[in-house]
Amino acid sequence: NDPCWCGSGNKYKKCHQARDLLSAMGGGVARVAGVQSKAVQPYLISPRRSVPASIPRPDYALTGKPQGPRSRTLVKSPEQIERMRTACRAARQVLDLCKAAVRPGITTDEIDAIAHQAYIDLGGYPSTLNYHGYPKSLCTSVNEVICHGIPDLRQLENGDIVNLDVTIFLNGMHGDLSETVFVGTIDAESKRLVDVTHECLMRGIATVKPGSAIRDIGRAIQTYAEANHFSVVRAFVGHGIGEQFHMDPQVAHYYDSNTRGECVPGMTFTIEPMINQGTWGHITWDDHWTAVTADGRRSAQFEHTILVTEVGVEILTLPDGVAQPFQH
Ligand code: EYL
Ligand code: CO
Ligand code: CO
Repeated sequence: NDPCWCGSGNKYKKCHQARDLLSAMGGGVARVAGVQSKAVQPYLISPRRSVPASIPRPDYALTGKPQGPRSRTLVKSPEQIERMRTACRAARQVLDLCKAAVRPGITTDEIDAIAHQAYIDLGGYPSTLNYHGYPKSLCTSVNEVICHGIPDLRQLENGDIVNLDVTIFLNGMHGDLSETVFVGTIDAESKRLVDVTHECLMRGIATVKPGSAIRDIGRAIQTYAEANHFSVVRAFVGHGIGEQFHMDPQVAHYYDSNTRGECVPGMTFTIEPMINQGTWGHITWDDHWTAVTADGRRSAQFEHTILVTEVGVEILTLPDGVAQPFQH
């Protein structure tokens, strides 16, 4: 019943106790209620990969600090939209190459190497590389890692789930998407988590049309997640995207009645719900990036970059040849 060491003001039992137990077991099989697999631990991280000087870079590539304005006008011109389409199609190609490599035994660092080369082959820069100092070319979030997992020398294991989050800077625009994929054979509750999370993303996207409220996206996601007895992560949001990796608007994945703003044709933003089996709270590893669930249970995420059109919504990060699902 003591207050937690983390300073949250909550009781230790309700806060970090489960995580501490998992860590103390050194990755041994957890017996904590509801946690079915070994805790993911920090592993070695390989040296930074370089990008040829011929590839155009975003403003933060050298310093780590984005310079451009977060807001200005949120509505993009036809010329900007065409460049968004190109960047988003390229991001999809990189993700699909990474997905094809997923199997038990591959390290997330090997996936980073595949992504890194794919961006360069397309003439693009890996948007995450040195963004606020982030060290790698994609995020790989395994099991209870919610987001921003750093590719490292841990081998993926049969039964893991892993989110691959790819962002490319190409033609002056960022394109951002992610998917959670299975490693080998998966347990039924993890499969249900991943399926529900994908459906949450699609239901969020389905609300988008000219004049729709931004807050309706989170309402649709939260309603479906909670109907399936999962929780919605609150700390990380979807975001406007274009010349900047992160711009206004912020897109909460839960219902926040205070959120203002509506969808206007020409806006481009991401929706990227993170859905948890247990509680929605997170803690961040000492690396300052990796966000894991507070209770050690699993988390899944899917992300698309979308465009508000005159008649509804266009998903810019669908694979080639897949029909747009929502034309209002
Ligand atoms: C880098 C920077 C703290 C990403 C997204 C990579 C992570 C933690 C500081 C959002 C924010 C991806 O939109 C994103 N993913 O879809 N930071 C991000 N980082 C990073
Ligand atoms: Co992303
Ligand atoms: Co994003």
